[in-house]
Amino acid sequence: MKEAIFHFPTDGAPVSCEQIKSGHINETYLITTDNGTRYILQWINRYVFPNVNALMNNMAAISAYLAKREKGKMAMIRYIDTLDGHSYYDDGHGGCWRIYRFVDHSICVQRPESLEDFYECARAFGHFQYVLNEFPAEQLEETIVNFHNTVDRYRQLREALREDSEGRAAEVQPELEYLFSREDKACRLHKMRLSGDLPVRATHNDTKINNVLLDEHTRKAICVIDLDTVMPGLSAFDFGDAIRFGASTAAEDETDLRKVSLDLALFRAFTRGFLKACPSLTEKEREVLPLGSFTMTLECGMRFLTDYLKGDKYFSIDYPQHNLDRARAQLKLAQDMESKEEAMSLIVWEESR
Ligand code: GN1
Ligand code: MG
Repeated sequence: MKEAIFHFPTDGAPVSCEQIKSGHINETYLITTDNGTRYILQWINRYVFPNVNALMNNMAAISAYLAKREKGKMAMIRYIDTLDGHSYYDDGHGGCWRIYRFVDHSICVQRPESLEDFYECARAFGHFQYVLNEFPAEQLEETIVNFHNTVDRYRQLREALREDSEGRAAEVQPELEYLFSREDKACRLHKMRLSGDLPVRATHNDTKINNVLLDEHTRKAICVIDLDTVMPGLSAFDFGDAIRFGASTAAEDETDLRKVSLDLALFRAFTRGFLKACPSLTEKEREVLPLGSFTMTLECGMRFLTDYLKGDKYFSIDYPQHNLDRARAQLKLAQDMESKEEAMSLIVWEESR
C-alpha cells in the first residue's frame, strides 16, 4: 500500500493497491477499500511538472467553468482534497500525490478495438474543445512551457545533439536527416499560431485514446482524463495527437517498421466524431487537421529521440533502446502520413459537409 493514500479521506479503509501501467510520465495506482470503493491514486512526476500548484489550479479553473455552463454539459473527474484541505499531498521527499474516485463501469483502452471506439474518443475530445470554446485560454498557466512549440523542439534537439552526453548521436543519423529535412513543414503550424491565422484555444494537448474513459457496456465515451497539459494551444494539436496514437496500424513502440502506417478508416472515424462534436472550428482550422496529424507525429518522434540522446530522463522506458524504438516508429508514421496527405484532406473535406 502506498502510504500517501492515508492522507486522503476514503470511504472505507484501503486494503489493496495495484499499479496501472498506462502513460510514460506519472505513476497511477488503483486503490480498493474494505467496502469495495475504488480510487485512482496518482504520483506526479516533478521532473516533468515542477509546478504542481499550476497544474491543480488549471484543473480547478476548468472544473469551475464547466460546472457553470448550461449548454453541452460534460462529465469530469474530481480530485479529492487531502484530510488537511490541500488539492494534493506532498510527501516531503519530492513526491506529490492526488486521488479521485474511480468511475464505475469505465474502461480505458490502449488501442481502439473498433471504428466506433475511435469515433467515441473523437467525440470526447471534440466536445472538450467545443465546451472550452469561450474559455479564456490565457488564464491557464503553462504547466510545460513550449509544450507543442515545434520550433523550440528543434532547438532542444540541436542542444541535445551538441552535448551528445551519452554518445548516441552517431547511431541516429538517418532519423536526424529526416527530421531536419522536414523542419519548415513541421514548424508551419507554430508560425500560423504566431501570425494569428489560427486561433489559440484551451486545448488538452495529450489526446491519446487512453485518456478517454469509455463505458464498459455501451462503449460510449464518459469523459476525458489526464488534464495536466491543458494549456493554450491549437485545435490541430488535439486532433493530431489523437490520430498519431490511435490511427496508427501499430503500437507507438513497434520495432517492425513495415507494420507502422496510418489507417485511413480510423482517420475518417475520428474526423467524423471530432467535427461533429466541435462545430466551432474555423475553416482554416479544419484545413490544417492533416498537417496537425503529421506535425504531432513528427514532433513526438523528435521528443523521443531527444530524450534518447539525453539519456532517457523524461519518458519512462522499459529497456535501454525504448525511446529510440518509439522515435523510429513515430518518424515512420509521419512519413506514411506524408504519402497520404491528399487522402486525409479529402476525408476532412467530405466529413465537413
Ligand atoms: C506522454 O504520460 P502520457 O503517456 O499520458 C507525454 C505526451 C506524449 C506521450 C507519448 C506530459 O503522455 O506528450 O505524447 O507520452 N506527456 C507529457 O505517448 O509529456
Ligand atoms: Mg496520459
